[in-house]
Amino acid sequence: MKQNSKLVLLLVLTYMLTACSNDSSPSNGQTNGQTNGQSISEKVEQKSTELSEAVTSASESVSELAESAVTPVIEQAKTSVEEMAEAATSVVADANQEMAPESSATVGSEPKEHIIKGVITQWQPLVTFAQPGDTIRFTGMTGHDTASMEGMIPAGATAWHSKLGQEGFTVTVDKEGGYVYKCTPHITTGMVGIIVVGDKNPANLADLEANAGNVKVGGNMVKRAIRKLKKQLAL
Ligand SMILES: [Cu+2]
Repeated sequence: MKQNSKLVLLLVLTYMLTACSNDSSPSNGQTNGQTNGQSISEKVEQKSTELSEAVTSASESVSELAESAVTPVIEQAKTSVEEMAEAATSVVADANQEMAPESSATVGSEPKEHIIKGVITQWQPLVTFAQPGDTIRFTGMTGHDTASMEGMIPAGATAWHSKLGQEGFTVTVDKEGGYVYKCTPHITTGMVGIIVVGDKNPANLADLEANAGNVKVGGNMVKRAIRKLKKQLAL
C-alpha cells in the first residue's frame, strides 16, 4: 500500500518537473514581452489545469489501489473469523457432550455398577475406579474366587471373600480409598486387582504399598498391581 502511494507521488513529481522544463525552454527563446507574457500566463494556466487533473487522477488511482489492497485482506479476515467461530462452536459442542455423562456420574447420586471379569488368570480391568455406594460385580468366575486382602482395604471397609466359581458375586463399596483383591488359586500368576473408590489418588496408597511387603503368597504380584495403578495415576 505505502509503496503504491510512493510510486504515484513519484509519477506526479516527474510529471511536474517535465512540465516545468517544457515551460521554461520556449519562454527563454522568445523576446516579445507582451506576447511572451500572455503566452506564459496562458501556459501557466494550462499547466496548472493539467497538473490538477493529474493530481485528481493520481489520487483516484491511490484510492483504487488502496481498495484493491485492503478488500482481499478484509475478505480473508472475515473468512477466518467465520471459520474460527465455527471451530469454537464445535469445540463447545464436543465439550458439552463429553461433560454431560461425567457430571451426571459425579453429581448424581445414582450408584453405578462396575463389572470385573476373570479372564484366564487375570482380572479385567486390573484397576477399577468407582464412587462410594457403587457396586462391583464379578463375572467370568469359573475356576476363580474373589477376596479382599488383609490390611489392603480402607479402614472401616468390609472385607469380602466369594465362593469358588461364584458367578455375579457383588460387593458394594462405601469407604473411599484403594481396595486390593485377589483370586486365591491364581494370585501367584498375577490375578490381583485394585478398586479405587472416590478420589483417584487413594488416601491409603502408602498403607497399601507398606502392607504389600507383608503378603507371603503372591506379594510380587500385589506390588506389580500397585505399580500399574501408580502408572495409571501418573505418579
Ligand atoms: Cu482365579
